Amino acid sequence: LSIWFRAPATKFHESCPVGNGRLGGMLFGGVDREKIVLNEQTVWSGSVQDADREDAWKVLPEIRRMLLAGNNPEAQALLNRSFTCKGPGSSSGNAGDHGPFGCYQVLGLLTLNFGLESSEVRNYRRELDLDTATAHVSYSLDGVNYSRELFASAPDQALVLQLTADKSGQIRFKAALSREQRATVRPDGKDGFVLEGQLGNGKPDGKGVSFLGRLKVVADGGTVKAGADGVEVAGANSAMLYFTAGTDMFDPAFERTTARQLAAVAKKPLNKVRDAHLKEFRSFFRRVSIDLGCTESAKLPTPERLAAAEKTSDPQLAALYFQFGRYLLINSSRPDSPLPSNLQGIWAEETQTPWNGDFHLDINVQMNYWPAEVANLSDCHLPLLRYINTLVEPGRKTAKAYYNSDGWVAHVVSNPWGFTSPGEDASWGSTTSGSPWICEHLWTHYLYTHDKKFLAWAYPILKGAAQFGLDILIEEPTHRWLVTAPANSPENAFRMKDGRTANTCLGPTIDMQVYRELFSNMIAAARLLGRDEDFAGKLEAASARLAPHQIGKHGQLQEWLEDDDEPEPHHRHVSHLYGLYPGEQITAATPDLFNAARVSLERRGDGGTGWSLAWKVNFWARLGDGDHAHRVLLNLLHPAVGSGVNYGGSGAGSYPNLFCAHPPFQIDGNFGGCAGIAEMLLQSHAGEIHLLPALPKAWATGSVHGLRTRGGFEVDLEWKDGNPTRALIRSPLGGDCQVRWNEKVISLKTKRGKAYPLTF
Ligand code: FUC
Repeated sequence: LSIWFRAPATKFHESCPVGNGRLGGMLFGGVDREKIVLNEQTVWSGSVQDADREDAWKVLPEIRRMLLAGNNPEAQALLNRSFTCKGPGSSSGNAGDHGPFGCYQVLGLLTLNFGLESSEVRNYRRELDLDTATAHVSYSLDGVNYSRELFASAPDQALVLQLTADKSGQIRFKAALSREQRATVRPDGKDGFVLEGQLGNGKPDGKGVSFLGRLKVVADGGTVKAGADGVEVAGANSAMLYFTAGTDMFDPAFERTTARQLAAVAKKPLNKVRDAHLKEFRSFFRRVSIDLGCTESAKLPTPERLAAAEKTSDPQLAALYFQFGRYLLINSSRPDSPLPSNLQGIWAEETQTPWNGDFHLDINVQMNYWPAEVANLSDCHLPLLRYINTLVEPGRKTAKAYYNSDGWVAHVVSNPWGFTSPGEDASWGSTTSGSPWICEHLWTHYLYTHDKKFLAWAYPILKGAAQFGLDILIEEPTHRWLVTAPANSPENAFRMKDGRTANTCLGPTIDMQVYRELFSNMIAAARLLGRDEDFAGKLEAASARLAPHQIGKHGQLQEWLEDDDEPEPHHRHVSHLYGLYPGEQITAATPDLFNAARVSLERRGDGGTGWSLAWKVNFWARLGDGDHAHRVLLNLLHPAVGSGVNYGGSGAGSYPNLFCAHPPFQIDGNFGGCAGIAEMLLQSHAGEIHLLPALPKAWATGSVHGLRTRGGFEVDLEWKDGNPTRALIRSPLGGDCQVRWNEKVISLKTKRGKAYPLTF
């Protein structure tokens, strides 16, 4: 289980990512010069922004009147004049150093200069080993074998780098920290170095988040000397570099905290630090194992392997991709991470990350957490679930300002500063399905854990989102259905009967799906907790009147209330199939809709941006078409070219280090792809545990151990020639379940803590 290379990385997308849920490092593995890109999850510029237009609600009746009269472009123009955020919003995704929205930024660089005269390097190998969460480099030079190892320890809250050589006295380098903006460096004592600074906040005082990184070098033999431009080591047998970092976003004492962490880790014997790291990391990683067969291509370095997979079947690469997704989730979202995993997880190299490296609520941040439950990382879901709660208070203010509504709403872009206002342009920024959509994560976490205490905590969040839902619904005149107004089908446009195009609409399919789902989850939660009977009754009544799914002229599932076509038929967003995945309103039990969803998907095609491909893998898995899911997965594994922003899907796929290319690098596709692979092997949404629901021919024989299902069951599964040979259902919580394989259904009444073998 490794991603490996025969050469140092020349680009970020070739480097090896390590992380502990807060600190991230990308190892390049150079021979003359090592470069490690450093990240800390709370290195965010910006600040709380007053972006709600307090009087916006006054134009709401006019917007709705225009929409009901079919004047969508006029309504959209009015939204753009009076119903977007106040001020710069997200600064078009470029808030970097100046915008109040802020931007997730790289912390800095750790560089090691080895001061070599060029000589011949042999046996170079650089590797990210997933099972140890360690990046290794080894090579020989002038008869000496060198090796380097980097890991990010969660127990010790530090990055740890070790340099060794098989001959004594051979280790010499100068290590330094740097950052291109807003930072100073200084030596710290005899063997340390500090990088510190303060980011912009988008306000005149410019005083945003303060950050600090601390380096300490310990050598065995030789000399260590800290100076103004770094820490110099000469003549050592081996050397250790420890790095800690923090910000004042959540820890006002970050200077002391980081000093304490650094002193503690550097004092501890390395084997103890390493053992604690392995034990903690593996307590997550080893919950699931997967085997899709061995392939010859595993012998190839990963970039060559990606290229070879275009021609030769390499199921093991899919297994690696699956486990890499779990690896990235564990390492960007530990249970106690301060923030959820962002558009790049915690691995950014820029001070202006694409789209501010933010939390996008119209697919991206949700997709980051799709594998969390099924891939047995339920506790890694928590940073997202806590984050949703932070949107409630600002979201109440936004709901009042724009919709004069109860409850809370968040639109498309969000950040650690509680941004819930609409974005700058109505074509993408006025979607309101983000907040009900993200609430799906709260309910799903409950379904997988049956944790009533958690549900009681989440209940007010769900309730507030549902209250907003009741207020944003209006009656449309033709059928007297309830529809959201104003609304968008995320980022997509439609062509009206008169030939004009617009984004702003009434009741797009996704809104109906997310509210149908949220209302029904809320009703269930209210019953489980014995609360709010009247309110549940209101939700039930509203739910029955939501615009239903409609099948359009092509046999497709309609994306909008009217049967309009889209000017961009291959648009990357496929929002109207939310009800197919991650939702569960469209299943084999609704054959007409199932078929219509298939037609919609065929019309969208098998291409798209990285995350769009990942979504399609999940869709095809839910449609039970394993070979089609596999075909799209191969597109996701296609070697990516270029890193500039492309919305059309060209250049999408996987970079040499398996990071997903939107392009540019966006981590959601890694997570969506991981979830999709799980979804091909096991599903549990339609009231039963479905074994091998979408097994492609290419994975005829294999096994997976430790996937989880709704109801909290854990499943081990082995299959041969496409048929299951053995399954084991573990029942940590007890309860009944039905297990399906093709037409065969087995009912189980389980006892808490017992395991149930099934044979076929
Ligand atoms: C949404 C998508 C884009 C991109 C951005 C971060 O706006 O439509 O493709 O992924 O989020």
